[in-house]
Amino acid sequence: MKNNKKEIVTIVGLGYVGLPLAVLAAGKGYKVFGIARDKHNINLLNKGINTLKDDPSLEAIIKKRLIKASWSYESVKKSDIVIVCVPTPIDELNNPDLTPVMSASKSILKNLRKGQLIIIESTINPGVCEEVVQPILESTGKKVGQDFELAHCPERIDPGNQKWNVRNIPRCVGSVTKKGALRAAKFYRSILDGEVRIMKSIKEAEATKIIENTFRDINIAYVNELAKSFDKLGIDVHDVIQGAATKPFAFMPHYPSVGVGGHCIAVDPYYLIERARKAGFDHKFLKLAREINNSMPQYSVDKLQSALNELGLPIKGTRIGILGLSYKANVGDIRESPSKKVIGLLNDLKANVHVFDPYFPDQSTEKDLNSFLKNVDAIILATNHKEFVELNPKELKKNKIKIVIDGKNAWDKEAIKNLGIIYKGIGR
Ligand code: SAJ
Repeated sequence: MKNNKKEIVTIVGLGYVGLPLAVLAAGKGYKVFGIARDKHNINLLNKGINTLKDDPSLEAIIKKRLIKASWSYESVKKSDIVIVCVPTPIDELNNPDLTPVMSASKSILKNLRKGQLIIIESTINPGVCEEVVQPILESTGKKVGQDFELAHCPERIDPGNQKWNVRNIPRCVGSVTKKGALRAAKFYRSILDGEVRIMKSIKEAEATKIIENTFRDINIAYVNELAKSFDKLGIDVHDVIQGAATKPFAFMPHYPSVGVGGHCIAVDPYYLIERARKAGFDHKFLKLAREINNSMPQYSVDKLQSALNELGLPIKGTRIGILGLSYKANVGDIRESPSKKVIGLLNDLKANVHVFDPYFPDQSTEKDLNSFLKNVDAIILATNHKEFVELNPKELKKNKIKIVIDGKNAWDKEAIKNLGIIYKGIGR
């Protein structure tokens, strides 16, 4: 609050992180500007149209046009708080790519004025704020803690999660200065219902999100390795994990699958691995987990090939269907999706590949599930969209499907096998 007037906030990046945050701040009375690159989305937002179809809760505020979207950084000049919510991807060699964060920082610098609070929400490894962002913002002589404050509050959005959302998810915030941390915490506490924890320093805030997601990656790698072992031992790993999950303490179930996709879990470990390497530490365990998870698309294709062998069918020319392109159920997001890796492997084997994902009609070879089933002999279930999970196994029989590789262990193994269809799950 600035002399009883709500502060002005600019949010850089209006994707699945920035837009919900902008809506939340606007709903709490802040004057909110948004910066995006996609001019089509900018126009839609300024017309009051929600550009995040997966999140209808944003409609009301957006319809009131309380968020002014632009491609320009002009609004930074008049803002008290600037929050960066841009992607932090990896390149094709799995190296961190901080280009979006650096470019946003350089554009903010051009409009930086005394007294502003700059917050980075993008997921970054420890050190990025002080070693990358701060030098850019100080490059014209301004000093952090004196002319501006720099804080980090890692985003924790879970796309598609109906229970936990930007309003109620607890947050951690850290800053280069105590004053910056208090000011950032005050802002988040004014818009969130969840707890806002002030971290010891900005590095601990950066490390928090990274370990949340590496925790998830190593646990998924653990069950993926179990799946490979239990396939040899003839044990249903899915059943065993569900059995272990009946233990009400000290066990957190994760499930094997065709692979780990998305712009969080499949990416974030590389940020820590690389930064620690530069500091002289080799994260053998995190790297092994990444290797195991990255091996799952090939593992699924190997299962397909062994099933085809059982029928004396060649992969070349057999109609193979990939059901699902999204990296996870019921969202339309293809980033780092295992499906893409499976399709690449099948294309290398000259398979006749068919694809269907209702979220990606333009990348599907068939317009709907029924026509997909008519045109394939074998299926790899790669995404457990509700529509696919609910498919009646009899439909597979009716369409003469010969093989099912259940990449999400989502279908009824016994029912499919009883229909005379070869069923291979991941660890079951
Ligand atoms: N996956 C498995 N087995 C599992 C869980 C996931 O193979 O047991 C795969 C999924 O199929 C997907 C990938 O891993 O391909 C990532 O799945 P995810 O459920 O972690 O989905 P994300 O990437 O949307 O993760 C988000 C993250 N949120 C943020 O980074 C802010 C993550 O921190 C959350 O833990 C996760 O949601 C969640 O808990 O759902």
